[in-house]
Amino acid sequence: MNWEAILAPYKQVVEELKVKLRGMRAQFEYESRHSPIEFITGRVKPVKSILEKAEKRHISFDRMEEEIQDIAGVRVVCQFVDDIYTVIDMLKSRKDFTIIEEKDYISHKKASGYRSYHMIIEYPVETIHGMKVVQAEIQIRTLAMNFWATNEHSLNYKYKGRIPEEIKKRLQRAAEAAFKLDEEMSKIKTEVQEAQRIFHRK
Ligand code: 0O2
Repeated sequence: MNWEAILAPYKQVVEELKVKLRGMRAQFEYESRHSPIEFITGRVKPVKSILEKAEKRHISFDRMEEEIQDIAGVRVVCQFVDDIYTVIDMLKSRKDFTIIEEKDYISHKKASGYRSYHMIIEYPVETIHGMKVVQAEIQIRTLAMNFWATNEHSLNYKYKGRIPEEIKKRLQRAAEAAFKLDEEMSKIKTEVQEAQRIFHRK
């Protein structure tokens, strides 16, 4: 199987989305406005993870590209919860891709404690064989949500998806603490932004 060739359009999409979203961030900076985007990351799902997901969900090879929606994944990390909604609105007004699904794990957190806003998009990408519409997942979350998710992801990897109950409980408590931190920071958002503007001017 020539996975490099199969994944090439996905790699292209991740790179294009990263450039475009980083462009949005830069425009806020040029206009000396608070950027709702702190940083962007992106990745193409490793072949091993694609195959594991396909096996777990009984997805045949010819259905993989249709059914696995996060082969191309981009993550937008924001300072404040409000910023997430600003980013969502900006993404909704774009004309270069179509949003086909939204998953609000902020209002409806997962049992693990996971919070994040997911958008599944259809992105038209030019390939050497013509235009191909590729699905991609955009995850939008705060720095605190990202901190939690990164740690939980590592533990999931370590315990192969079977995190001991005691640690699971701690993680759920940590998720609540992270959310509390987001709420508290939101309350002093204007103060923080003012301080950051002064700092930038120096
Ligand atoms: P990766 O690339 O290692 O992050 P499912 O994954 O089956 O629950 P589905 O339908 O694939 O659900 O999509 P969903 O729920 O939107 O989740 C896809 C991605 O969201 C995951 O990708 C994670 O990146 C993130 N995610 C979802 N739930 C959790 C969670 O409880 N903890 C953490 N840390 N991340 C989560 P993958 O497939 O795990 O791969």
